[in-house]
Amino acid sequence: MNLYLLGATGSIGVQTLDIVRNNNKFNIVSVSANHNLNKMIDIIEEFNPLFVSMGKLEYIEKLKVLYPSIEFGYGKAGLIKAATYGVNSEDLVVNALVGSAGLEPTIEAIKKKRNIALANKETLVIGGEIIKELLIENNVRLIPVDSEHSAIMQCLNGEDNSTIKRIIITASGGSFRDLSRDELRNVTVNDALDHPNWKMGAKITIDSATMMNKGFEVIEAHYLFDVDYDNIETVLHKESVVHSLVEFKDTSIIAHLGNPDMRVPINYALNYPERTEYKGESLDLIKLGSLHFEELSLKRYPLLKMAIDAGRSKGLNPTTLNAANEACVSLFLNGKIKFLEIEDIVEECLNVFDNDFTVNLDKIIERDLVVKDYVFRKYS
Ligand code: MN3
Repeated sequence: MNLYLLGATGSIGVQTLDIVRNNNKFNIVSVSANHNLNKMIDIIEEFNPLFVSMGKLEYIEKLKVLYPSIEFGYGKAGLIKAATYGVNSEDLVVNALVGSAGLEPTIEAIKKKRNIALANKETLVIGGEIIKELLIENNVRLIPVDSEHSAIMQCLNGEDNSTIKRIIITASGGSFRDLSRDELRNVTVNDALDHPNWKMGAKITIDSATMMNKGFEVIEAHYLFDVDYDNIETVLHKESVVHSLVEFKDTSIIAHLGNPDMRVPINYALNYPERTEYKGESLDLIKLGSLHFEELSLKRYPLLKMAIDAGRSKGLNPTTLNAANEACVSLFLNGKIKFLEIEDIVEECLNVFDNDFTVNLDKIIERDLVVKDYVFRKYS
């Protein structure tokens, strides 16, 4: 199977290549990365892609000299070409990009009738309504790579979606789960990047600490499984062993368990609908002993509430929420704002920028730019 891997040098990209390395049925046709030139050279040497895209022209100018037989692209056009490269449609695009940049390549790949393995949450958060229509129109499958949604999809195997009573998404609580609101005032970037259960990229680790990530996942679940927001719940589960649960109308609950290892959902998405071997460690229930579940407080995590509210209100509110958050996380990582300012600024943007219920791609792109520009100008 041909794979087109967007975001090859990020956390999900690297783990995807790990699955590909141990499975000879996959062939990497195209890859993209933003700026990590050395990692890209390693990927080219090992996987021999036909097309390579980087964030900036200067990077591909260096690569062109080393690899004259490879085709190159850069920026947004390069990303779209990486997603749509070649003629075959019986292929899989793995979208492991971070942020709103992931939306357009997904759209173009769907139009090309390529199935999508989606790790880029923003695609569904800001473009859920557009993507849902396109998937039906082009008869294309979108398989979630996120551990919670992969879990839900597996719980729903062989079930009728209309029998779902509720979906329960678990949350580890992120790096500050044991701190009070007061103690959050002066946390540092390094504290925030130290996630207790998962090793992930910087953006999603911050989003986990603010719980924005869980809000995004509620919106994703709404679009992926066609379940009303009233029937999607979140619960704090510190062990990250139960990856999510589905309750059916007869009150039966099916849960998905496993060690916290992203290569499990990646392996599932790449091989779907087949279940293939993955040589990971088995979950040791005796060693684990017990599992814990607690209420996930919307007061403790206001961004979770803001995200769910934005998802419910639809239109451009999810785009405003996401753009403000992307800009804030970048400012926080660069030491320009404090941790708790993230939620204040996201809330400010949702008040400043009115919702617009007639969504299309152009409006999403424009809103994304305008909101980010507003945040960067005011808080840099
Ligand atoms: Mn997740």
